[in-house]
Amino acid sequence: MQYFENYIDGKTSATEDYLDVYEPATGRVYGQVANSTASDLEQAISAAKAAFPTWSGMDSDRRSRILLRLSELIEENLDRLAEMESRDTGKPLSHARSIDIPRAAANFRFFASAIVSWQSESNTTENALNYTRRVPIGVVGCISPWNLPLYLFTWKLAPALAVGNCVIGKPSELTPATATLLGELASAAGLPPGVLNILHGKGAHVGQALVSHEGVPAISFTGGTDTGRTIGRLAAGRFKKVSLELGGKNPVIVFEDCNLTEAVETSIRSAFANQGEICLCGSRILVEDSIYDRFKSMFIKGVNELRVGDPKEKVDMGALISAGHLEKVDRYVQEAKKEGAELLTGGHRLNRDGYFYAPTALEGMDNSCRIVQEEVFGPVVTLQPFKSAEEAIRLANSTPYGLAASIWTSNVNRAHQVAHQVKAGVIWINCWMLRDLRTPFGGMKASGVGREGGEEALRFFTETQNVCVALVK
Ligand code: TXE
Repeated sequence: MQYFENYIDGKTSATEDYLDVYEPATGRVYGQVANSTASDLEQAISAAKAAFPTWSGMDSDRRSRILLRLSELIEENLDRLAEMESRDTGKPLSHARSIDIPRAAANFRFFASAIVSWQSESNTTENALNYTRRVPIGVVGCISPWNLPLYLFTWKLAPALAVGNCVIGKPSELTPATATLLGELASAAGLPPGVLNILHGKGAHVGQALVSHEGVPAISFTGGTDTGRTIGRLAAGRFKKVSLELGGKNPVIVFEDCNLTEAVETSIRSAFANQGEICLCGSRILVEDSIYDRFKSMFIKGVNELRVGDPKEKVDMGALISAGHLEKVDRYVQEAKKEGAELLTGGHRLNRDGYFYAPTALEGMDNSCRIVQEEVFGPVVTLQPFKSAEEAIRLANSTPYGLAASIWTSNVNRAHQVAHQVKAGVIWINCWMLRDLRTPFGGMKASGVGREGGEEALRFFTETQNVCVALVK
């Protein structure tokens, strides 16, 4: 049995109560994670407050070096971290090794480099000089989900720490393993005690207490839309800065003149990568009716070739995160069938231990069906035909979400025209998931509030102060 403890004031810290941690690929309990109490939170916040003057006052070059060292340590521990991540989430080991862990290292490397070249603004007129300072906020809270555990946790920690904040990080209680090792690596990298504190436990308890705490003036959250709504409400009443990265129901719009082979291959990847448990997954495929049947048969052939199974083996998809999530995904599919959707492939769990679900595609449902409107967050995709660009845009914009969209066409004008009319924060043209860490990332409508990435993240994690000096003639 493995124990995943809190990391407070640079040390491992035991607590009173523990939760079971399941291995999704077997369905068995393999560890216990700290279920933090109010007193753990108070300790972490005191440690962070005490560390803040030194960390925020440190030359940014020194802060940068420590974070660069942490990035190197993540790379040096790539195999170990990838195995932990795969065991904890059920995702293929190859995915954790090639995507999750390298990206966690890249997050620290990127923001460690960004901070040393970040410039402040100044404006002069004939009679005044204005300069704008961006100062660290203090103790900030970073709450992350289970689908890309270390990848998303570090996507928040790296900018928060780089600008000089101290952090209380709250990873998902379902996937505590790599965050626990990160604490150890942070100490080894020379991060002073108290600068980063990692508290495990239930969202509704320690997570909510963190959001409500007067000593934490900013919260960065990635997770479900309902949780985001609760956090937004709690934070607003306390005038906190808040960044919410929430769900998606992302359209993939495929026009007749696209490169069909690439569109099909990438749509399969975008629907089923990480078992469909990525907020950016393309879960609604809209296809121009003249190529609908061709697209469908190529797509289904490709989906049926996907290998699903033991995450340690050479597979394309592993297990879903939990028994509850597996049931939720299946419920959506069974309900869609009752509402008239036709199953093209999949639609059932695999006959083995663990939380495995067959990659699933449906067609023929009404656009108002829950399977089209709500985030399933699993290996389930719907196919819908459209007749014109106007209809594609209307369908694309017809859900409460607005995170991402992909457009497939060889007509450059149309690509831009459609992109500009789709209400989503991230648009990919003839690609998916090509990420540049400098670009703004985040959603419109129910997909969230605020943007992460590059300068947007540095701005979020700082307070702005303008100083105006009169220029005497
Ligand atoms: O996420 P939660 P859950 C979606 C997906 C999934 C659904 C629920 O559809 O089925 O959300 O997943 C912490 N105050 N996404 O329940 O609850 C929690 O401990 C403060 C989309 O696992 O949003 C965890 O650390 N914190 C998504 C984090 O919030 C709270 C990724 C996320 O958990 C809290 C994950 C509270 N009241 C799920 N309640 C995406 N779009 O990337 C929970 N938490």
